[in-house]
Amino acid sequence: AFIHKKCRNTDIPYLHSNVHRFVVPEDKIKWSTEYPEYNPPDYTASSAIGKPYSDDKLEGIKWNNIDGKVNRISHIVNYSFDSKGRPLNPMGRTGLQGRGILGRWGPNHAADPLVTRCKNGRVQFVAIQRHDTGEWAIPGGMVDAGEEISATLKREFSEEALGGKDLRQLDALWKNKKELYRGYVDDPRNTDNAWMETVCVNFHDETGLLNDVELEAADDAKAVKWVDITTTEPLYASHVQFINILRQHLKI
Ligand code: RP5
Ligand code: MG
Ligand code: MG
Repeated sequence: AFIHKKCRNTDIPYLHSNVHRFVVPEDKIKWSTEYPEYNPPDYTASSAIGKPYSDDKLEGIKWNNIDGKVNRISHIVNYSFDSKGRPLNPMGRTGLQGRGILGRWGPNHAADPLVTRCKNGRVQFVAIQRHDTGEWAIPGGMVDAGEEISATLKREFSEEALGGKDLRQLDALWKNKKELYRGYVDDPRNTDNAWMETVCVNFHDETGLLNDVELEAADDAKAVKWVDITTTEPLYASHVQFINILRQHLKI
């Protein structure tokens, strides 16, 4: 599947900045294709420096490894490096160097809980509206240093869709899981040197546990709602692809 488009968007400036990406035509995406004119701006936002989760220097990082508590292994490839020793986006050029607003050089790992139920004969999922771009999305967020992905999935769902509540009555939900996707995300924040990867896991509510739970947007989310999985509405990053993988499994 072709998933390297939103991170090449030149219609709008890079998120929270006035920096524009260098144009990368489709036939110039691959690093192996010569593109002598390629001269992307080098941008790392000041908001992405000096944070507990930010890589403020390149020295000493154990690339392609578990580096202390930080997983620097890509789900898809052993990544290589540019002339400054910075990881190269395995999907190719994005028109921007640096980290942008991402914290880590190389892969920035996330986890996305795709929570579904059947209602009136239709399969629905919990969608949140993101504060940053205003787009609707599957809930999800960064895997904290040392955190198990299974914990990130629950934590992010609770933070973004349950108003931070950790509901014991949902324990059964977390057991009914199916991994749908593990890999690169076509995220608008990606750069030539830093990119999003995720694990998207479907949790299906077989017994109506969520029918009595009030969804409440919080944290990264400004709104939350149930959406039919046959929706044709656009979603953030590659999230439509994750919905499509689920639809293929369910044959709907
Ligand atoms: C996307 O960004 C992932 O699929 C995940 O949904 C999200 C994680 O970033 P934050 O929501 O923490 O900004 O690439
Ligand atoms: Mg979050
Ligand atoms: Mg989030």
